[in-house]
Amino acid sequence: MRRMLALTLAAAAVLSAGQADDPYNYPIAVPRLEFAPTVDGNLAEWRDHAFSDGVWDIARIAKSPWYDPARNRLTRHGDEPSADEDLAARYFIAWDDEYLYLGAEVRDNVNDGADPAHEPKRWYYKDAICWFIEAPRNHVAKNFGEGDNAFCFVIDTQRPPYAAWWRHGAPGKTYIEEPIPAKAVDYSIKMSGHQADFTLEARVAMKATLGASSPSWRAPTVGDLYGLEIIHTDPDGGDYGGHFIIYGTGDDDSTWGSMKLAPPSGPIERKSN
Ligand SMILES: [Ca+2]
Ligand SMILES: [Ca+2]
Ligand SMILES: [Ca+2]
Ligand SMILES: [Ca+2]
Repeated sequence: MRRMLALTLAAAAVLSAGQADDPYNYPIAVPRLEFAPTVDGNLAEWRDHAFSDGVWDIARIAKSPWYDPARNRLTRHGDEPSADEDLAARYFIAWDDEYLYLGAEVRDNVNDGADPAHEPKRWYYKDAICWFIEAPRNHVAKNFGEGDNAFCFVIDTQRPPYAAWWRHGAPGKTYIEEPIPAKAVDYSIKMSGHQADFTLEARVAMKATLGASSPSWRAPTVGDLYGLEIIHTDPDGGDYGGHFIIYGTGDDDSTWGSMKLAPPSGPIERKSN
């Protein structure tokens, strides 16, 4: 009896640690890449070897456990098409010894890089995709403190200096706002020609970013646990307010999903008929 109780308590302890790591019971296994992609705005060479969980649109987000209709929403400005044409995207993530690889294939109706009150840090007033990464994962709730990073790409093919942005914490500091160091980032945006559809392909050097944000960060190995949230802003000519929030609910990193660095993986097999 005592032994059974001990086992039950051990299981409960594991469960609560698991819940803290993964608030939605939605594990995200991000594969390691065994080859170096070419950053050219075409994801073909690595998209089937990356983490992706398919198309996200507002209908799918509305069924997700992190959905809050007051914050996670699209906005309408004049004559806009259906919600699934307003914004829908697949997101891709992978890693290797040096880099995080970030990609997106997006359907959007209006490209909006203009912000009447522009400041370099105001990616969230423009079309942008932002990967929020906590590295390493810990159980302390923080808002852009040590180990918290956001890599934000404004969808502007002119690629101004603010279009690859790094919001992050550091020991004793929060909300440091600066461009991703030029040496630590490479990215490409290709507009498809249909409305404002585009592909984004990026890589970010981890040591110069995650390593600067937290002294606990170590060179990546299979099994490392990070936190992840994706914010995809879509003002479409209006003010701030339209965006997808995926795997989290905002700046509090304890709401971010659980991302594990996983071994290489290939495409899901299509069986012969
Ligand atoms: Ca490529
Ligand atoms: Ca819209
Ligand atoms: Ca849109
Ligand atoms: Ca847009």
